[in-house]
Amino acid sequence: METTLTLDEINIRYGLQNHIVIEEKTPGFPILTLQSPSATATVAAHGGHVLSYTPNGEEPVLWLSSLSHYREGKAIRGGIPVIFPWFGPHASDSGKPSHGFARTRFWTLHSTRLINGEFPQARFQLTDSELTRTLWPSRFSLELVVTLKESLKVELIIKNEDTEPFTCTCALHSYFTVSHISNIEIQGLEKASYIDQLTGGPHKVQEGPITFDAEKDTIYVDTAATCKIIDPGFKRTVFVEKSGSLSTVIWNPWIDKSARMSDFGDDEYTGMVCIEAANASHNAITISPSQTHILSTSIRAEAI
Ligand code: TA6
Repeated sequence: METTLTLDEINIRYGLQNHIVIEEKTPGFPILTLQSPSATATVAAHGGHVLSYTPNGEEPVLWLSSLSHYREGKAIRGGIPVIFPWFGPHASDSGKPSHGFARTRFWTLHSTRLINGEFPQARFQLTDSELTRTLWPSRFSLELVVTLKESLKVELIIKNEDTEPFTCTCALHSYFTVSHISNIEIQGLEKASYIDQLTGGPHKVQEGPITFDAEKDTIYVDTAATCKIIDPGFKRTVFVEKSGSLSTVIWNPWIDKSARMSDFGDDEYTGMVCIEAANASHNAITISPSQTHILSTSIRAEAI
């Protein structure tokens, strides 16, 4: 999307009547609204960042903080941040941004289209630059493909544009709205091996469904399982499928960590949980020159 285009010109080129419209949250901060017959989604060009996904007549499935920032260089708090080329703190340089740099810069809107005359799809792109190469030397291109049908599908296509293989960790760091964190459980990771990020130490094994009564920051490894959020308060199950991912990160900051985040309301932890399709820890991926890796997550809600 050429930054020289006016908003009207952008909508002429990329808008799709009744299915995709582009507006500005603030000047120069474009947001796409995608509309299918059964749901609405919004995506910011900044970060290639899915902000919302709401089935018609339902509570929003994705969560956004009321205190999120919407400015270049700052990650939006909520939705689906794109984590690349490293997950978490940089392995050796604490001066580098946590969770890499893909989520804190503007992506280019590459194209939009309608599938079967009713399902909108938008493609965003990000490529290496002088600045990214100061943080991470490899040449790459990323494409984020957002497809809205009854479910929301988000694909991160990572291509090695360099002459040498590179290794990265990555995630689609999805935040979900829940009726109350103490009243839900997450199924699907039973018997999976995990790393407790809060305590470190040896891997443990998940016994039974995941419930919450304190901060949780856990990387489940070597698993491609679908997760389900069982939410009696919203009378629904949210399904979180994934592919191209062998790690699933589960996170709720609880009270103390919420209070330490300026873009996160002190009591907002009660209404959210993260289930992140990732390749983290020893599930890091190595991509050869000219090869691609696709990390994707598909999300839908069903009444219970
Ligand atoms: O995915 C869990 C996590 O790595 C937590 O440790 C927490 O830091 C969260 O990501 C959010 O990180 P951020 O850099 O967005 O504040």
